[in-house]
Amino acid sequence: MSEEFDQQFILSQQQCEFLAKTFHKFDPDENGVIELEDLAKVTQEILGNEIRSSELQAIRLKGEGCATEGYITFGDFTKIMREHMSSTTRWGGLKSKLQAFVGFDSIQDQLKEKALKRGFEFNLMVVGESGLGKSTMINTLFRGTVSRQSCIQHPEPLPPTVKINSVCHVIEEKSVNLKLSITDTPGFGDQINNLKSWEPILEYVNKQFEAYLNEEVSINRKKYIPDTRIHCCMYFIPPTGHCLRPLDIEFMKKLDKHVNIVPVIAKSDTLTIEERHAFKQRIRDDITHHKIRIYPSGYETDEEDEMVANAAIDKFLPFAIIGSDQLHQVNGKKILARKTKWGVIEVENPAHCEFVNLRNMLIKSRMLDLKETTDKVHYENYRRQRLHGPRDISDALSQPDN
Ligand SMILES: Nc1nc2c(ncn2[C@@H]2O[C@H](COP(=O)(O)OP(=O)(O)OP(=O)(O)O)[C@@H](O)[C@H]2O)c(=O)[nH]1
Ligand SMILES: [Mg+2]
Repeated sequence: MSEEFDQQFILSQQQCEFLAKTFHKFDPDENGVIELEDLAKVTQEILGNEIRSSELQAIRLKGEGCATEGYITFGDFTKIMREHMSSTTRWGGLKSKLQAFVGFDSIQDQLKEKALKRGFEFNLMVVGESGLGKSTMINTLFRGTVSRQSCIQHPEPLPPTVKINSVCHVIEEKSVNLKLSITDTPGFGDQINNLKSWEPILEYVNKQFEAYLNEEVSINRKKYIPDTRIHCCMYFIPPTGHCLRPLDIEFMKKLDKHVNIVPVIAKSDTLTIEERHAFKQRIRDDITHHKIRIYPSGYETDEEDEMVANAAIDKFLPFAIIGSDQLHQVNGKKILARKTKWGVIEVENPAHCEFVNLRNMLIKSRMLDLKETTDKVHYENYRRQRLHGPRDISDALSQPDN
């Protein structure tokens, strides 16, 4: 620990006394040392339930680093605790007690008000071959016509390469404004030779990082940098019932270090329950075999509740979805569904497909986390490589070992 830190981070008398009192519970003979084995117990007694297991692990490692013959002195113990305290607000019993109400709990309202005033941005990219239901799914997700029409309904000649277009909308729900940008990639995988279909998409993703970086490092920085970085890429797997195709593997492997990929099985109403189950399992095996990083299971988290939630989401991946922007009458209610000759497939019925699980993850529970992961993992990676590494970042980042 640096000397500067030693001088700056000073414990109050109350904190010192509390640390000493708890330490001595594990040092009854007052030798001024505790056993390394007891470090976790002392820490837990001081910090209570607030401590995370990853932090406890880090404290234990620090203890191992400074222990002599399996014992830790009080001096080293306070240093370890100070280090913990400097990096978090989870101080447990070391927190100062307030004599009276101060009112800073209103910070929650202040944050909410500020965020609501500015609104939220969410940039979603959809990738998959033509006709897999990408536009329909976007409309299903956001309950409106927010996507461009299919080029199947309005036949256009196939674009020569993957052309990327972004459409921006502002949608409002209970006075929350969401600036939603949908990036579509028509033509992906539709060529005779699809070897480099992923390339323009990677370029597009990196271009948004570059624009953000330029704003960040510019001398006259904007107060609020517009965020066009892709927060989530929904990858549509065709419902072949076989396994991932080389094109799918290639795309996900090339992009997974740059963007959060959420794979979905498109048009899963075309598969029987058994086929869907077996297909899903094969895709999961392929993802594991090719070490493809998908969201959220491919991202580590310290938060225990998030780990549990991730495991719950993980068992649905890739989501077998069905999309529809048409409302149909079912049991007297108008619902999003697909009407076929043999019955009605309800999009929002968990017994029919996993659309609700996908929507809950994308919109209800993980929208902010997707943005944070983009910023803290993917953009950070780009930024680091760009500021240290070669100018041609696309080349550097698409190398297999990056
Ligand atoms: N069976 C079935 N058909 C679907 C589903 N989702 C969309 N479709 C139909 O598939 C056709 C193409 O859907 P789009 O949403 O336009 O497909 P797209 O992927 O956006 O196609 P491009 O814009 O050409 O890339 C339409 O006729 C949709 O009604 C689905 O889940 N199941
Ligand atoms: Mg479309």
